[in-house]
Amino acid sequence: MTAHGTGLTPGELGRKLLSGPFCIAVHMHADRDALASAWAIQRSFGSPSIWAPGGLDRDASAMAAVMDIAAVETMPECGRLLVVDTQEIPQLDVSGIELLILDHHPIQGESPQCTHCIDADARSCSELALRVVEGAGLSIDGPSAEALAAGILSDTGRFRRGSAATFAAVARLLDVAGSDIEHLLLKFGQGKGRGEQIAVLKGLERMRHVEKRGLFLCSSEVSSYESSVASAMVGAGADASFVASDREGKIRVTARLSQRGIECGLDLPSILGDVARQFCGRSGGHAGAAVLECTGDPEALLNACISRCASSIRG
Ligand SMILES: [Mn+2]
Repeated sequence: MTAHGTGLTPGELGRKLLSGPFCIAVHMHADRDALASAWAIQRSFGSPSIWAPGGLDRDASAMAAVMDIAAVETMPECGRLLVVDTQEIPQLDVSGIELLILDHHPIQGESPQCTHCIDADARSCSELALRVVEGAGLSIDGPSAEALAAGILSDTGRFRRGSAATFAAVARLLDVAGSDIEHLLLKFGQGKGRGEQIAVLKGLERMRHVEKRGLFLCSSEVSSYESSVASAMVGAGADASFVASDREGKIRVTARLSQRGIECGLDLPSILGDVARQFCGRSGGHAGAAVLECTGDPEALLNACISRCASSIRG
């Protein structure tokens, strides 16, 4: 448990949330883990709305459609705001509002000056959301349990990054939902559509690799589905994969590490953080999965990522 300053445990946060109404905010282009966490807390506590600045990403949109989850893109009127799964608080303009934070991203720099529950050991925010609800003495219903289990599946890379706590949470959730993993995978459509298939195949065709002390560092460019391509590259043998896409001048680089890459001490937040500073962009994520956004030439960015990654490989 990482607790700084006014840090609370999930149970303490849950009990604090009982004291009055609050809205929930998720990060820009929210993913499944963020949306599931927000929705489960919304249902259990009766929170009026979920604010998703910039909308939901592709997977979260699909989940919202299947589960009939409503999220608004403009900030709702509220005196208290619970921000979930959102590493960069300054991306939200929330002056004059009581802020509460629930997150599993490691704190970068100073801990936030507000009430927060941040557990960087949790492999998903959905696991923390379950503990918040349980800690408040509330119950999770079947749909929330399914959504949280799907959030965990997605943030852990189908359990590859799961911990003992992950499996304990999933066991409770499947029990409540009366469901199993196979059913969840079918329900939340983990199969690739044609667009994703093409992006992955093209990404693999364009892939370049260098070898540094036995680790394979790979890069590629596609126009969409860069996280699927980055994961496919790791599946194909990359120890670090960097995939750039150009979105109307804004370049996004999605990066993934193999287990070996993580064990060898590679750390994507510090690699992408350095490149982000060099190119005046921003980055966020976890040791093994992270994203960088900035403007510039995609090839120059990929080269910078690969050379920064190579220089961090210990002899
Ligand atoms: Mn997350």
